[in-house]
Order: sequence, then C-alpha cells, then structure tokens
Amino acid sequence: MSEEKVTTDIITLTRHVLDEQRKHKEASGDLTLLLNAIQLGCKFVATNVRKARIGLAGGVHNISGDEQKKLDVISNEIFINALRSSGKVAVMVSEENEDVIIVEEGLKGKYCVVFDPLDGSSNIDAGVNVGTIFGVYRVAEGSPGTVKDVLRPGNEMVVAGYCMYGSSANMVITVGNGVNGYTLDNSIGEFILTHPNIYSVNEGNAKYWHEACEEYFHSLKFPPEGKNPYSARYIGSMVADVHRTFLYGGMFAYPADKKSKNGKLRLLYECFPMAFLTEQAGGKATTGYERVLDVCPEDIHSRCPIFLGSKDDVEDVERIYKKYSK
Ligand code: P6P
Repeated sequence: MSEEKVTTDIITLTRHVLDEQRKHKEASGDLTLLLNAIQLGCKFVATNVRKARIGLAGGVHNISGDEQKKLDVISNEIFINALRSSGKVAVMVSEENEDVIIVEEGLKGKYCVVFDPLDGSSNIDAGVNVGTIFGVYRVAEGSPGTVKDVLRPGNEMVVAGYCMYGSSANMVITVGNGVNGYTLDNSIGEFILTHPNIYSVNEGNAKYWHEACEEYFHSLKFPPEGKNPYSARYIGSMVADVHRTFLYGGMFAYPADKKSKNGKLRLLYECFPMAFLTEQAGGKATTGYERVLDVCPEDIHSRCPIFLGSKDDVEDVERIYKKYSK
C-alpha cells in the first residue's frame, strides 16, 4: 500500500511573515509580533464560533447559569486583550466600542489597529459565515498615539485582512505586496498558506437606489447583445460576500442610497481593509465617485459607500456614476 505523503515543511502565517521581515534588514520584528497577536485573536474567536455553532457558547446561560456573553462581545474582548498585551499597539478602534481605545503607557506600541471583531454576527444563528475584519496604521511620526492616527485615508494602511469563520477559518491578509490566504489547521493551531461573473448587493434597497446605481445594476441584468447577465449572490455578511468575490470574481457593493446617504458599511474597519485587500489582489474599490482608500474618515465610525471587485467591473461603475452629479 502506497505510503501517505506527510508534509514536513509547512508554511505557516508566522513563518511567511518572518520570511517577509527578513527581506527588510531594518525591520524591528514589531509587525511580526503584532500579526501574531492578531492571529491569536482569530484562532481564539474561531474556537468560540465553532462552540457557538454547536450550541456550547451560543445559549443565553451557560451550564453554571451565568449570563452568557454574546459572541460579538466575547470576540471584541479577545481582540482588545490580545492587541493590548502584544505591547505593539497604541490605538484601537472597534466596531463594538463607541470611543477610541488608547493603550496605557508601558504597553503602548507603534501601531494602530481598527477592527470589526465579528462582522455579520447577526447572521450566526443561520449558519452564515461571519468574520473578523482588521486594518493597521503606523502611528504618525512624533504622535503619542491618538484618535488622529486613525482619521487618515486608507491608502496609509500598512496591513489589512480578514478571517472568515465557516467550516474552517480562512485568513486573507496583505502587508502591501499582494494577498495571501491561509487556512487554520486546527490539529496544529496554525494558519497554513493555501487559493466567476457575480454581483452581490442587497436588492432589498433597490427602492432607494440613486439613478446611477439603478443604471449600473440594470446593465448587469440586461446586458448588451452577446453578453450574459450576471448571477446574483448575496449573503449579507461582508466577509463571506467579499471572500466569494475574491474567489470567483465579480462585484460586491453596498452603495449609498436615498435612505442611507453614505451606505451602511463602516469606512475604517470594513471598507478600508477590504479595499486594500481588493487592490492588492489586482482589483479596485470605489465609492462610485472616488477611490475608497483616498477617502479621509471624519470620525472613527464614519460610513462609506463601496463597490469592490475586478478592475473592469469597477471601471464600469465609475463610467456610469460620472454621468450623474454627486
Ligand atoms: P444588509 C452585517 O450586519 C454587515 O455589517 C455586513 O457584514 C454586511 O455586508 C451588511 O451589514 C449587510 O447589511 O442591510 O444587507 O443586511
């Protein structure tokens, strides 16, 4: 019987990041340690999501009768603790915290992390994939680390990524030189380096769409002779919808409309990281009128319209939007 080939030289996320660090002689290793803290957060959250899916953590009361914290609250605490204890973070913004978190002296580092600890969590009982989305800025030169360090355009981010919690945990990350995907191998607790035309938008908002938006999606459904209509796929969990767009191509959008003048998705910790990843994967991300990464946040929870996907699809959006005033 042929012997099963055992891989004895796996490329983990930690090893991959260390290989990248070695390419930059001046690198201090701080970013590597920060990414390790993010990895720890994702592994820990993945465990809790898996337990929730089998009812071990999702109940209102756990076996001792204590009030069971909601999964998004647990995930938020996991990331705040992992990032703070890394000693590499000065400023944090979380979708779960109204105010910015400034790390105390003694543990303060040189990075700012903006994150949505469990995006799509309202869908978890439906078995929909949820995920963590994160983006990283370096603290500005000479800054002690304040909210100003994160009220900057997304084009100043140095890292962006997400971890999708589904049947497995898939991490997709960029440090500014392409995009890599990893799958969490639960047997060794490491993320292992492992990977068509579709549009993805909530058509339930079509009643509120502006003319440009209406014209664009109509053009996908009723294309010129010789072109096939696009298929519609929408999950309602940004990480899952964007992950599918990365794998199969096409377009994901959460446009502005008459009901939500800036759309629904948050600029800092949803749109910027996904836009950074999209561009690093060779695609584009636009508000309809401008590059998402060039937008400057007015506050830490600002919202932003977004269309992201292949370059051709996004350029079609921009061509149509140009015909209509902002
Ligand atoms: P809608 C989930 O609540 C979320 O923040 C994103 O993950 C997702 O893309 C969007 O909202 C879904 O919003 O209005 O389509 O339900």
